[in-house]
Parts: sequence; structure tokens; C-alpha cells
Amino acid sequence: MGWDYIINEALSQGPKYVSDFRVKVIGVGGGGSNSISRLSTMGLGAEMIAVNTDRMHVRTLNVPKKVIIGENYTGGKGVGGNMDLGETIARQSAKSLYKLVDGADMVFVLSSLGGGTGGGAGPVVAELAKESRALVVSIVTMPFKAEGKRRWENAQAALEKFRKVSNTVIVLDNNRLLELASKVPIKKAFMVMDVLIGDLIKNVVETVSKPSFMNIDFSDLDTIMRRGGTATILYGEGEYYSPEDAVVDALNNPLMEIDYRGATGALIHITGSPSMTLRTVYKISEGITSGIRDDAEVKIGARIDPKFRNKIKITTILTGVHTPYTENQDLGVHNSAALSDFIPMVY
Ligand SMILES: Nc1nc2c(ncn2[C@@H]2O[C@H](COP(=O)(O)OP(=O)(O)OP(=O)(O)O)[C@@H](O)[C@H]2O)c(=O)[nH]1
Ligand SMILES: [Mg+2]
Repeated sequence: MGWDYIINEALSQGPKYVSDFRVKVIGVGGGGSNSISRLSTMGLGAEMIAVNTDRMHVRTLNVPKKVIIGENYTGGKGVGGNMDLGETIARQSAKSLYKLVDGADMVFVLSSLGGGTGGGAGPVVAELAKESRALVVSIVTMPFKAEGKRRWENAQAALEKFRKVSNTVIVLDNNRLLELASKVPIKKAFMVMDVLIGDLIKNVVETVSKPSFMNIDFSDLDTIMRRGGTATILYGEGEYYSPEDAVVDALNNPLMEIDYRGATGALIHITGSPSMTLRTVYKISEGITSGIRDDAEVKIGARIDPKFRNKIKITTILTGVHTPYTENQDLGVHNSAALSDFIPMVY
């Protein structure tokens, strides 16, 4: 029979998974709802919901479920950067917002910080999701520096609130897009970020709910994300015969200013062709984990995609990372990288 037969048999059948893992993704505010609109076409296997105070904006969204809050306060005109008003409106709408989040095992809250709705109402949505006992992972973006100090300070205050109420907060920085995707139009640059966010959510949903080469189950996810603190996403691509390059690619392109060496957890996701070997998976994991703390909690998931041929793709969530965003420090010098290193593979 031989090893090949045994391995092929195991891979073709996989464990029998019953998909009762429910995930909701809720975008709050303009940027958060834009992301939901873009992600809705990616088939993430999650319920997609957009919430905003701005009626005109909500009308433009291509999202199955969209909700306007605070019309009695603003006449549907948005909160104009007022985070306190954003929070008040969300608290006043708590009952209907709770219904939106309730019933999920995991809730992702997406907000672009700097404005009043994402920054003010977003943390309330995360808090309600936590009350519903879901695992709450907020994914937030920091505004462009050029938008001014006030927006930046608003964003820092909002990030602090998100950190208090979420299990893990993944921070991405729009300023990194200026360097990584400097020559593409802004909407396309936002899309690059959304594709990464979508990829990450899809990976999480699929490895937990579908059989894969190496599965991550919900308790693994819970171990890493329940007290994940501040986190970020690393994304890398390469050829399967040189996995080291994919690791370097991932470690060189963080979407926020971090010192990843202090990371306390890693959820590593590898996608490759049917010929991907355990050795490749091992090499990649070793490459990522050798850069972080020895005692970090690490979970590895690997999926086979016949469309991949020689390519491999790594998506990693690093938790417990140190960032300057909440401590009012200067952001310092970023690594520079070419856009060609960075454009994710969309399939
Ligand atoms: N990554 C990303 N950032 C965005 C997007 N749209 C806006 N932003 C950023 O998000 C910040 C907040 O803007 P909005 O999301 O429009 O603010 P809001 O939450 O709707 O708040 P109000 O308009 O005050 O109600 C901006 O300063 C931009 O830096 C987007 O589609 N993607
Ligand atoms: Mg807005």
C-alpha cells in the first residue's frame, strides 16, 4: 500500500466536520462599512452586516444587511467626527445592535478609526458582541497622518476603547499603505487591505469549519485569540520550493508598526498546492516562530488549493505585539517594500 496511498487517503477524506461554527462580520462607520461592501463579494462563509449613522453612505453599499442608527439624533446625516455622539447613539440603539451580533461563535468588528461612528459606536458593538459570549476580534485601521492630529488622537482614544472590550484587536495602519501601495489609487489601496482582512477571515472560517490538511479547531482559535491583546496580520507569498522567501516576505510587510519579536501568540495559515509537503509547512512555521518569543502559543493550519501550483501563501495573526499607537509615541521609520512584494493573490 505504501505511505503515498495512506497519506492520499487521509488527505482526500479528511476529518468529518460538521459546520456549525457561526461567524458574523460587522462593519461600523464609513470605512468599516466600505470594507463590508468589498468583502461581501469574497464569499467568506460569514454573515456580513454594515452599520452607519450616515444614510447617504449606507445607500451606496452593496451589502445584504445594512443598518442605519441614530437617525433621531442626526437626521441620517452622520455624526461628523463626534465620537461621544457615536457612542451615545450606539448605546441608545443597544437592543437592536445586540440582535445583530447575537448567536455567533465569533464576531469580527471592523472600524476605520478617526471618525465619530467607527470610533464611538464600534467599541459598543464589540462590547455587545462580548456580552453575547462570542469571541470578539476587532479589526481597526489607523487614519492617515495627513488627516491631522485631532483624527489621530481620536483614533488612539478609540483604539484604547476597543482594547478594553475585545478579545483581540488587530491594528492595521493606513499610513503603511502609502508606502506599500503608494502608486495605486486610494480606493485600490483600501482594497488591498480589505483583501487581506477577507483572506484572514476566510482562513479562520474554513480551517475551523472544513476539513483541511492541518486543522485549527475552535478551541485552538480560542486559546490564541481569547486574550490576544493587540495583534496584527502578516502576509507573505512565495514558491513552495523556497518557503524561506515567503517567510521573509511575510515578516517584511507588516501592516502596522510593530516589534513582532515580543509576540505572545501566532496563528499561522499556509495555503499551497496538493504537492505541498509537511516539511514545507514545518519550515514556514519554524521561520515565523523563530522570530517571536520562545514561549509563544502557536497554532498552525494548512490548506491545499489545487489552483496554487507552485505558489504558497502565508497569512499569520501575531497576538500580544507591542505597538506605539496607544502610547502616543512617534511612529518612527518604517521598512520600505515594493508594491510588487505585496499585492496579494486573489483567487
Ligand atoms: N482602510 C480604510 N480606511 C478608510 C476607509 N474610508 C475611510 N477610511 C479612514 O477612516 C477614517 C475614518 O473615517 P470614516 O470611517 O468615514 O468615519 P466614520 O466612522 O464614518 O465617522 P463619522 O463620519 O464621523 O461618522 C478616515 O479618516 C480614513 O483615514 C476605507 O474604506 N478603508
Ligand atoms: Mg462617516
